[in-house]
Parts: sequence; structure tokens; C-alpha cells
Amino acid sequence: MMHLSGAASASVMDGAETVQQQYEKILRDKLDADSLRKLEAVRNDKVHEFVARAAELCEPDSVLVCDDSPEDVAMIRRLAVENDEERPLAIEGHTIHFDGYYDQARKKEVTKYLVPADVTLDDKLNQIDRETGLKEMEDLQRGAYRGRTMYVRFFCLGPTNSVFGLPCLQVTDSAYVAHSEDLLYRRAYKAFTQMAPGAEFFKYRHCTGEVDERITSKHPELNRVYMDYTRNTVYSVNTQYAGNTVGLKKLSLRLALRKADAEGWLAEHMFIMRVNGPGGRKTYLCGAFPSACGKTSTAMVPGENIVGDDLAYFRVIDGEFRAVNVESGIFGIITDVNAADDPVIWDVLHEPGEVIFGNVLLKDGKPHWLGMGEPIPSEGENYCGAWHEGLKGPDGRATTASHKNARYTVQMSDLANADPDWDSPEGLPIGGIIYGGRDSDTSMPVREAYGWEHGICTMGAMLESETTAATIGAEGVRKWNVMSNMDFLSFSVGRYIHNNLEFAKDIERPKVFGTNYFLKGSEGQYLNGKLDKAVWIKWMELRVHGEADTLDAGCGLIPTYADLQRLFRQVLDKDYAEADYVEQFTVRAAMLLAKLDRMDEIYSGVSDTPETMKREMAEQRRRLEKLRAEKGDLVSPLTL
Ligand code: SPV
Ligand code: MN
Repeated sequence: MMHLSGAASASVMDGAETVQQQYEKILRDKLDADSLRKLEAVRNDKVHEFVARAAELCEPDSVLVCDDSPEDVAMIRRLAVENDEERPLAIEGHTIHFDGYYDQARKKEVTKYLVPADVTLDDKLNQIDRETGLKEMEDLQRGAYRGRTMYVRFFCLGPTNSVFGLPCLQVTDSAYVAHSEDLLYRRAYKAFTQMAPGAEFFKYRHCTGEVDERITSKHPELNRVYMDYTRNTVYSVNTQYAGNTVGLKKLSLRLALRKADAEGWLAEHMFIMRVNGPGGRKTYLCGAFPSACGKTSTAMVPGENIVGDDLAYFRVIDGEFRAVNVESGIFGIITDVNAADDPVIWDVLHEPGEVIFGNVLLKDGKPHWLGMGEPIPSEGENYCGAWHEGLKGPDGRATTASHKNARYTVQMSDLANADPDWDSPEGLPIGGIIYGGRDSDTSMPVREAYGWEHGICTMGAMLESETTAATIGAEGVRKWNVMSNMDFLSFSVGRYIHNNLEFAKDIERPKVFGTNYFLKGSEGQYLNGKLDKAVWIKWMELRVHGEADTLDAGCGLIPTYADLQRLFRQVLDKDYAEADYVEQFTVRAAMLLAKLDRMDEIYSGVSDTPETMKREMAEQRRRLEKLRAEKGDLVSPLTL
């Protein structure tokens, strides 16, 4: 006997039947014996209710409940190909997936919080009246699974057997979504069968919507992503791009932020990596970088070890600041991945194994992408359909051979440089946190905060990035992006900064660093090579242990020339000229003050800016003004 109950819904309340009986009937009607048995083994009424309601509303032809058995996992993989959502490539296990021309990234304008009538979330958040939004979503999703299969999958954010773990239920009619999640998250059907009957979980209902022959949305203008945070549920429709459809990625980050807020931990848009210090010392660093600011390539720096590349949860455990990788795979930007700079990923992308390529150029069964370090064909198939050099998109805009936000999906276990402890249920102790922006004219390549508060306020909360193709909108515009988590905040900015300031107050907290790999010289040329970050990483590792010298630059502590000269030799076997050091680490006092002006303006419009934030900004201004008064707009590090 199933345990079906739940909140009353108008559509299932008629007649004498109870709500439970109605759900039970729907499930018996829609599920075959095998799927019904698998669902029955999960003794959680809310799971049954969610699946029944999805089946009732979306009207699938069939339902496939996946119990993570090798057969089910293989079937999902096969169906992604049978449904034409993925196509096999020449190398075994590799497939390619295309999203529509207008569906190449997360879409902020249509991503909204459903807010109850008496509530307003922060005015910086995109929101819609809950009842209105639910109705709009139900109208868009009604009957959307007709002629299709509904996939039901169970996963966990973070390790399953851990205080960090958050169980999740995904319902979708896209085998590509179900397959991607298989690579990106820990499977949790078994964990769901062992859960307490009333246990909470996150849930997602995704509908592909009407598609064309390329299985991309016919109605991208009807793409919506609505978050019902009052029910820990996200709905998404008329989109295929993983950032909008894979529930456990950015949809869950927004829910996790609220849960973390309520429970006193942190949900962050960060990589985690192990840096190998002197004498075999292992130091774990986390890093928050807005899209396309070098995040994955930092986590993958040769010689170090990756723990995760996108999402981290922080908790204090036994007096230690610890973090887990929320995911078990990487959905990484492929643009500029090349053999010389990214050898580990390059190998995974060229060897048999499970890889999903997204929105690259396909020619003769092979994927090609921008910046791969090899000539790429001038025609083939890509996010536009049939493509040739010079093709204009349907909106008249220039197109590229592969999309700049083209991606690859692989699992952690296939990475030769994965830290053996990456899956540890207790998480890993964090020594340092990096906030990395993209800025051509203001911040030096690396600096260390004076302390936690200075770092959170002037590096995390003042993080800015010049925009790229990974977020839709104009490119090259400077955007404020608090801790690189701005797109995912589900309550006010001030409160989020406050939570960071308060977190782990009673214990030793990590050091905080700021990086900028994109500084340019007076001729507009980049001042650093792509691999220089390997040196900054080693310097930060030393600083976590108090082992390198620093100079006070007014906006934090910077490395000395002697230390960097030694590290460049040691890490990259390169001469590092003093002139380069001077140019890269010049304190651009006037530009740093201009940044403070921008931030003052932004934060004067934030109603709950913490006092600590105001104080840290004022102190930074005072230090930089003094420096400028004494030494000018541009201050050589040799004069500090
Ligand atoms: C990002 O853009 O930050 C990503 C990819 O990690 S997405 O899934 O679009 O969020
Ligand atoms: Mn991300």
C-alpha cells in the first residue's frame, strides 16, 4: 500500500475520493509495474505527490522511475541518443548536444521567484506573484509530456552519507537532462528509500516544451524558470540549456542559499582545489569567479588537484571551516581549452569515456571549438544548425563556429587530477578563499586581504567582472557580482554579506584573496600569461601558512618581487622580470578609488548594507587616498 497524501489541490479534490486515493490512482494509471514498485520503495508522501502531480498536469505517455541500477542508467544514456537530444561522436562514449540559438546560457529576465501576496523579496531580485506565476507555469506545462516519457530521478547535492547532503528529486521529459545529472551529481535513489517519511528535499519539474527537428525549443520566448522557494520547488519550461534545466545546478543553488540562511551555513558559487605546498603539504582553497573569469582553469591548474569546479557548501565541523563539492562532475566552458594550457581536460575530451559536448562545432563526427589551439573547419553543424563561416544568426548577428559558452560535461572520477578525497563526507578544511574578477584596468593579479572582514567586504562584496558570453547581455560591461553569487541570491544582498561576515566567527577562518587574471597594459595587451595563475596559487598557499613576505598596497597585501621571481622559476621555469612585476603590481590608486565610488553608489542603494561593509569601504578609501596623496595615481610596488 502506498502512502499517498499531501496538500489539497483543486484538481484532485472532487468527488468522495481522498487526495491520497487520487494520487494513487494517477500513479497506477501512469506508471508501469516496475516504475510503481520503485516509487513505492521510496516511503515519502511528498515524493509520491510530486510525481503524481507532474504526471497529472503534464500527461506523459509513460513514466520511467530510475533506481540508479546499471540498466536504468544505461537506458537513460541510450534514450538521450534515441530521442535525438544527443548524438554519438567518433570517440566511444562521447556525444554532442545542441541547445537552440536563443537558449545558449542562463536567462536572467525569465528566471523569477514566486512570492506570496504579502511578501516582497529584495528589490534587486526578479519576482512574480506566486499565484500568478504558478498559473502561468501550469498553463505552459499542461500536457507538455504528451507523446513523451517522463523521467523521475533521485540525486543528492553534496555527498549522500553526510551532514552536507541535500536530497533532490528531478522530473523531466529530457533524457539529456537526466543523463547530464548522472554525470554531475551523486545518485541517491537508495538514500531516498532510506529517508524518514517526512524528510524534506528539493524538487524540480522541467518540461522541454514544443521542439523542432533539432530538438530545440520552438518557443524560446516562452522560456520560464520559476522558483517556488516556499515549497523548495523549481519549475522550468521551453529550454534545454543545462543552466536552466538541470535542477541540481543553478536552480538548486537558489534554494540552497535560503536553506543555508535559515540554518547558519553557506552555499557558494565556488570551486574547491587542493594546492600542493612545500614538503607535500596539502592546502585547500576555494574560489568564487563569475562565469568565464578563469574559474575552472584555476581549479584545474597543472600540478594541483581539483575537488570541484562550481558549487561548494561550507559548514563548521568540529571547529574547522570545511567545504564539500556539491557536484560530482564538471559542466565546464570549453572555449579556450587547449592541449598546452589544460592538459588534463584535453585528455578527457580526447579519450574514450563519457563526455557530453554542448554547442560546439560538429564536423565528421568530431567536436571543434574556439581556442582549441588547432585550425577549425569553416563549416559544419553548430548551435545555428548548418553553419558556415560568415553565417548571420536568425537575429542578424554574427555567429561563431562554436558558441563562446559551449560546454563539456564530464565526471570527476574521469579526471586524472581529481583529489582522492574530493568525495569526503566530512568535507575538506579550507585554508583560503579567492574572489576572482575580470577587470582590465584596476586590480593587481593577486592580493591578500588584511583579514576576513576586509576580504568579504572589499574582495567578495565588491567583486566586479567585465561581462562575457556566458551570461546573456552585452559583452565587456563591468558588472557587480557579490561573491559571484549575485545571479542566485534568493534574499537580500545585505543579509547575504552579513551571513558571510558572521559565518564561522568563533574559529580560525580562511585567508581571503583577490585575483584578476585580465589586467591590461597601456597598449591594451594582457599583462599576464594564462599559466601565471599557477604562480599566484602557490603564493597564496604559502600565505595561508604565513610563509611569504608581503607589501601593503592599501587595498590588501601584495607579493614581493623576490618571492615571485623565485616562484616563477620554480613553478613555470620562467624568468620574471622586475619591470613586469612593477607593471602588474602597480597600485592603480585612482582606478581603485573609482571602483570605491562605484561601490558607494551601489551600496547606498542597498537598504541593509552591513555597518561592517560601510566601515571597510571607508577604511579602504582612507588608505588609498593617503597613498595617492603621497605617491600619485600610480604607485610602483617598489616604493611601498
Ligand atoms: C555558470 O555560468 O556559472 C555555470 C554554467 O556554471 S550554468 O549552468 O549556466 O550556470
Ligand atoms: Mn557556475
